[in-house]
Formats: sequence, structure tokens, C-alpha cells
Amino acid sequence: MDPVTIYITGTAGAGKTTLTTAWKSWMGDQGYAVTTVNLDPGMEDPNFEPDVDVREWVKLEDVMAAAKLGPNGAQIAASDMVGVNLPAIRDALEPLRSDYILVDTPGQVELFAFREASRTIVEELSGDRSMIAFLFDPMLARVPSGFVSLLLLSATVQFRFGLPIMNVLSKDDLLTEEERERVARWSSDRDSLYESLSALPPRGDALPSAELFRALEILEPVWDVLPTSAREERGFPDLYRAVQIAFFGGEDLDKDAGQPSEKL
Ligand SMILES: Nc1nc2c(ncn2[C@@H]2O[C@H](COP(=O)(O)OP(=O)(O)OP(=O)(O)O)[C@@H](O)[C@H]2O)c(=O)[nH]1
Ligand SMILES: [Mg+2]
Repeated sequence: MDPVTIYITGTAGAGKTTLTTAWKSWMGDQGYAVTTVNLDPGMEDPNFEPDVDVREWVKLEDVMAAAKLGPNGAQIAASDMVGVNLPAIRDALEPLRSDYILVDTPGQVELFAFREASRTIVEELSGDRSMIAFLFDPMLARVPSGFVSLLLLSATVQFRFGLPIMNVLSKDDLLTEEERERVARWSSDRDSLYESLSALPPRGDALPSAELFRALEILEPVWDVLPTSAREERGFPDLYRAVQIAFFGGEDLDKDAGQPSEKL
């Protein structure tokens, strides 16, 4: 059976790389063979040691020098060049015999979500069981306008790829207890999100909250946002469950992996 491949994406600095590492470690503790892939040609995190690293074939600094491009132009050129190197990346992945593949995507979400090459990458690199984990940066998610913006962005990413998606609140250790509860309420109770949004003062030409909310309800995004802290190693059983539900209807949920252990 093909491995389950999870593409981890979200706004710059949302915690993608840290979550990839911590999730791998948790899954490894549950006895799964997990492979991590770095798809970011500009990745500079010395603590991240992916099993397969796109920088072996495409490096941002090389693209900048060769094409005489600034960092932004080079990011775009480099992410397209990743598509050209897909056969080599696939060859590197194949012998690793993974149950799960966690793919860390480029820093800026638009480089992954809005480049045609990314759709090819997802199609060519992973089998039938691929999904997206979209990270909600806690600093944005803790205010109603930020939370709604992230829901819209997550719906856009889902629309672009047509894959199952889970929303993940990252770094929730940075939130106060009250903020954590508020985000949990918004994620489970639409009326409470609507109330918080309606309480905001109107802003210039911005769409009134009621209209925006109606649009959101029509879009029907995934509303659930699963709280995690990679730093405190919390939230991974819920991520695991979301993956199982997406691909197996939750039926072959590994009983031990879904249970809280002392570490969690
Ligand atoms: N408190 C806390 N900080 C975290 C957590 N996860 C990541 N961070 C910090 O957040 C910052 C960004 O984390 P990264 O994992 O590099 O985020 P990223 O989304 O991969 O960043 P880019 O690839 O540069 O867009 C770093 O300083 C991390 O140490 C967490 O769970 N808790
Ligand atoms: Mg990163």
C-alpha cells in the first residue's frame, strides 16, 4: 500500500518545520516508519534533518547566483525547478518504505499553494492517500478577523489541491488559557465565531461581517482547528486521528497510538 503523505503548509513562520520534526518523532514512538521531506529550496534551519532534501537538487542561493535574481524571484524560480527534479526526489523516496511521509513545504504559503508546479509535485510525488495539514499561526488565530482569514486561506488551499485538509493550530503554548478556549470555541461553534466577528467595528470598505460570514458558510471550509504545540509535544494524537478519519473512516485507528501517553 502507498504511504500516507501529508503536506504541511501555512503562512511564513507558522511552525511548519518544527511541527514536521516533532510529528515525526511522535509517530516514530508509535512504531511507524516516517520519512520527512523538505520541499523548501531556501530552508536554512540547521536543526531540521529531513530524510529527503530538495536542496540536494535545488538550492535557493544557487538559483539567486545563477539567474541573478533577488530572493523573491529566486524562490519562485526555485519552486518551479523542484518540479523538474521530481523523478530524482521520487527515486530517493522509494527505497525508504515509509508508512507516513511528512512533507515540509516552502516558507511562504503562496509558493506552495499558488504555483502550478506544486500541483504537479503533489500528483507525482504521492499516491492516492495524500492530505494537507494547514497551520494556523496562533498570533493570527487568536483574533476573530485573523481566525476567519485563516479559514478562508485554508479553504483556498483545499480548493487548489482538492485534497483532504486538516487545520492545525500551531504553537498553542504561546496562547493564554483564555485565548486557547476562545479558539476552541470558534472552531466548534459557528455562532460564537459570528458573534465575535460581528462585535468588531466596521473597517472602511471591508465586507461587513455578516456578508463575510455568509460567504464562509457557503464555502463550507473545514472548521475544526486542532490545537498543537510542537515545543511541548502536545496534540499529536488528534492529528493522527484526523489522518485516520480522512483515509480509513477512523476504523483502523491504532488503539494505542490514539491514546494519551505519559509523554503527552
Ligand atoms: N513556542 C513555540 N514556538 C514554536 C513552536 N513551533 C515552532 N516555534 C518557533 O516558531 C518559529 C518558526 O518555526 P518554524 O518551524 O521555523 O516555522 P516555519 O513555518 O517552518 O517557518 P518558515 O519555513 O521560515 O516559513 C521558530 O522560532 C520556532 O522555534 C511551538 O510549538 N511553540
Ligand atoms: Mg520552515
